[in-house]
Amino acid sequence: MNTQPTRRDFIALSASAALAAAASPVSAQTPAPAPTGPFTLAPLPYAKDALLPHIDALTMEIHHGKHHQAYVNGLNTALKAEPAPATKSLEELIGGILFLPESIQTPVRNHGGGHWNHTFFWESMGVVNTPGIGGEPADPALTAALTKAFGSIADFKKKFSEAATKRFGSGWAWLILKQDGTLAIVSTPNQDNPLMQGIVPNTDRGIPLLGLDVWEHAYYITYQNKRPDYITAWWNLVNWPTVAKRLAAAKK
Ligand code: MN3
Repeated sequence: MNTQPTRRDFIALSASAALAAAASPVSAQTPAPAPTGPFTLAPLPYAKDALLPHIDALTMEIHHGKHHQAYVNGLNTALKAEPAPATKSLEELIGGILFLPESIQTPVRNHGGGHWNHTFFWESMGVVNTPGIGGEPADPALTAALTKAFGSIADFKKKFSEAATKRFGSGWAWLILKQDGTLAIVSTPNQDNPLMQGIVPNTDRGIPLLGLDVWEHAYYITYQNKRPDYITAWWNLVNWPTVAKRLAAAKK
């Protein structure tokens, strides 16, 4: 007889634990933990040609439909092999990688990170020449926080662009809210992410507010080796209202 716990056993155990932990009497209707896998690829929040002329439609099609889809598939494959963490949200998974079974730590870091980062990246941008997209932020709290941390909006953009330009090889530049309440610009390699406890240095950890993908697949068709030109153009796509909402939510 197979004594390995099955996925159903795990869910039943989790539900029992949740019931045992509940302070109030429980009924038969108490829901089991929300299922979170397998993960799926959401459609882009705009048309694939909506970011022209700054990011071309073929780049968006491949980046979303092939690269991002591959991260989703890789994450689902890892969770199929090791079903225990399937009750965790994506943020819980990538935030606590070192608490996962060792056999899936690397795939969750790479593919789970890739899924989270790309979802965040698409939402960090918006249709050029529409309200709130590009230019400077209008939200007073965001403007004040950026000015306090970096001197001015222009200085923030300059420092963020430098971090994105200097990232050697593939990776990301981030604006984060740190645990001490200050804003910082950091950069991570590959699909690492400032939420990843024990993976990124503690000095680079925080809640992401804005992220820029500087893997070559993000810009090569239009910009080839000219990453700085891509970064300069990308500022025309930044979704400032979304960044402001993230800051407000992170401070709660
Ligand atoms: Mn990418």
